[in-house]
Amino acid sequence: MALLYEKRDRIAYITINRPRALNAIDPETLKELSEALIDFREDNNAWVAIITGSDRRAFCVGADIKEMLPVLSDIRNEWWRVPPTILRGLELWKPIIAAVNGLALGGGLELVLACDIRIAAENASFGVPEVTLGIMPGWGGTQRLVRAVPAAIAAEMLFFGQRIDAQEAYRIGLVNKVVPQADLMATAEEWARRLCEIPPLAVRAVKEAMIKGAEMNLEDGLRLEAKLMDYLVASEDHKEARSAFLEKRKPNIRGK
Ligand code: DAK
Repeated sequence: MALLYEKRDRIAYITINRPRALNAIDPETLKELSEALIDFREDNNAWVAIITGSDRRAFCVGADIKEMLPVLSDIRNEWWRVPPTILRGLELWKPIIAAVNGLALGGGLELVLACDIRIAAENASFGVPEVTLGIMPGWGGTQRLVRAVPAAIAAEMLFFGQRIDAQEAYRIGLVNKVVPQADLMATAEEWARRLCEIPPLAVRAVKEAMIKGAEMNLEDGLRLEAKLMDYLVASEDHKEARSAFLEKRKPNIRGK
């Protein structure tokens, strides 16, 4: 299996599993990634996903240069021929945590950028070396990196294709936290469990408002926020959380 996918206690675990190619994404991996993400989106009992790589050296070194790049080149602008993922084509408002266990290069960094929370192991490193292959990031790197870090830093990384280490990634705000490799999954799980204690419809609405709103003018963004709020105030979890606060007890969150 190019990808491992399991679900435990409301958390979906997606592990890229091609260690002999440093977890480069070939067509099979991309298809399995798409299927896993769609299953996660559709499963009412799965509230948070963690994406990681199977081997301590690499999270993912991008598109497989031998197996995937020719397919992508052939597809050209017809991106809908590629299985939909969070890189492109799949709307998914549930929160996703990247647990970056090693190299995150090219499409691997683009996958990290498509996640909401990013935890890095101390040995992780990040880069977009596509220009050195005479191409450019094609899974959102030029768009998401410049939204994630200051423009001059994004330009430096995208023009030169050089790597930065985990501490630098933390300094520029690309990742939320850096931890020893041995603590990586436990830390990602702790964040995931904390997220599972928060009404999930509220978390999803916040993600949708943040991501869609970033592309809108302020007035349209405020309108979207109000619309999502209308939906949340009618939710069972909101009523339960409000009663629990007033009764000084823990809420029984059900995702409804
Ligand atoms: N693809 C396939 N195999 C790879 C690979 C990759 N990206 N990266 C590494 N490998 C393989 C190596 O070939 C080697 O396999 P064997 O020779 O042992 O069979 C094995 O992994 C170990 O690699 P190395 O022997 O090279 O190990 P080193 O420690 O010396 O170096 C490295 C590790 C990661 C620094 C080096 O392998 C490297 O520079 N790899 C290439 C990384 C890279 O350039 N990544 C960007 C790929 S391009 C598009 C959408 C998306 C994209 C393009 C278009 N459209 C919508 C049109 C995305 C493009 C990319 O991501």
